[in-house]
This record gives sequence, C-alpha cells and structure tokens, in this order.
Amino acid sequence: MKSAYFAAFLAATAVPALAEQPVTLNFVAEIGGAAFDCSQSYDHLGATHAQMNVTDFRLFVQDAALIRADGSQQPITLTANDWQHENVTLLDFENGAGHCAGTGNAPMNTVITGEVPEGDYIGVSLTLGVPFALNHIDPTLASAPLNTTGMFWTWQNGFRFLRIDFAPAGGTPMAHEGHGGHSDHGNASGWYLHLGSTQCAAASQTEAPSACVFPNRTTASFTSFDPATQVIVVDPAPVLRDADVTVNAPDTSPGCMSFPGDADCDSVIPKLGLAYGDHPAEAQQLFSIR
Ligand SMILES: [Cu+2]
Repeated sequence: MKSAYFAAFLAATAVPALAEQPVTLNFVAEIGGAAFDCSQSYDHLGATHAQMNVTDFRLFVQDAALIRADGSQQPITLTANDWQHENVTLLDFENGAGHCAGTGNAPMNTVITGEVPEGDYIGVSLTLGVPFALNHIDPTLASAPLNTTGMFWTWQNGFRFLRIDFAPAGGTPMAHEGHGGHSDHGNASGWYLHLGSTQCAAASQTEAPSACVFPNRTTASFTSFDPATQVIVVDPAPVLRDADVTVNAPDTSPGCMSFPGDADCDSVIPKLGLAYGDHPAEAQQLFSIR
C-alpha cells in the first residue's frame, strides 16, 4: 500500500521532458543607418553633423528572452562558448582592422545562440549589461567572454556594458580633451560612449562592491520579432543625435562614460533608456529591429 502510493506520487510529479528548439538572434551594427565597418568614416554624427571614425564597437547583452503572446518571457538558455557565459553574451562588431587597430581585436561575434522550450514566441527582449553577480570580478581570472580586458573598466564599476569609440575623421583634434578619472585611456583623442554601472560603493578599490547607485542596465523589448527572418540593429547615431561629439566637456571623461556630472551625457544617457541627473529616461534608441 505504502509503495503503491509512493509510485503514484512519483508518476504524478515526474516532469515530462520538453523538447528544446534552437534559437539564434542575429545582430547588425550600423552608424546612422550605414553598415558599420572599421575602415569607414561616417558623416552627420551628433548635433553638429560631424564626420567621425569609429574605433571600437562592442557590447554585453544579458537576459536575452523570447516573448510569448501572453507577454510572458522565456529566457534563452545560452550555448556556452567563447562569447557567452551563463546569461551574458559579448557582441563584438569590430575586427581590429582600420580605425579599430588600437583597442580592437580580430575576433567578432554578431549572434546570440541558445535554445528555448518548443513553443510559439512573438517577440524578443534583451538587456544591455552584465549581471551584477558577474560584473565585479577579476577579468584576468574570469571565463570568456568576461576575460575581455578591453571591456573591463575597474573592479569597482565592473565592465563597460557598451563601448563605442569615436575619433574625428581626418585627424582633426578634439576641441577639449577630457581629464577623466580613468587610468586606462591614455590619450583622449576621441569621443567615447561607454555605459556601465557607476557609484558602486566598496570598502576599497580592489574589493567588489555590494551595490551600485546607478546600475545603468537598460532593457529593449520588441513584441513582434521573428528571429528566423529579422535582425536586431545596434546603431548609436540616434542616441548621439543631440550631442556634440567634436567637443569634450572640460574636466570630465572624454565623451560620455556614464559618470555623474558630465554634460556630454545629458542628452545621451536618456536615449539609452536611462535617467541621467535631472534628465529623465526616454525611450531607448540604441536597438531597433528590421
Ligand atoms: Cu571609460
């Protein structure tokens, strides 16, 4: 009697094996609607329609998910590889050639790959960021892609979630050169768009923080998206539309690096979907679908 009850209990609680279906999210990088290429220059950037080279173009995406018709989200179980670890993917659109020879490297990745339970999905959601639990680690000891030192900021702040670096085309010098608190920038000869967590309180510079005042993770959701036929476009031009990328605010990081009190960020961070100082968040304009 007791064993029969136990067998029935087991049968009732056995989880049927759900078939999985592979999913690939394809990304394309563009600058003002033109395909991104390290060897190109791009016109009409920012409020002054500047001509700029792009010298780096990489970003971390966490928590990629497909959306069901009822609005619920199915996290994508990522394929573990050199570009993906747990729930984070590094997208790398630069090939280390041309204008990207300074900070870039040859490998590239333009996809998120993984699987979801078989089902009907109508949309996609993703977050620009590195999860807190993975963000404040030692990159020299971390698994790929979190060993990408070109994306590492400081222990305290963690990784740059987004790194898109601009330099004036034709060698035109920047009007002001920033005097940021970073030790890793060398000559500030460009306008750098870096998003990451800021004001992360820690006991010391080499200890992980317990929290950040400004996590600066931003989510994009598209409720009608077919991974088989559509792409996710990453384009910083709409984000920079109202910024002058030919000047750096004096005594701040060169360009906009998310740190509080940098006038170069006033019109930029809100267009990433995040509040900045007394500038409220706007709809994010970095990601779109096509
Ligand atoms: Cu920086």
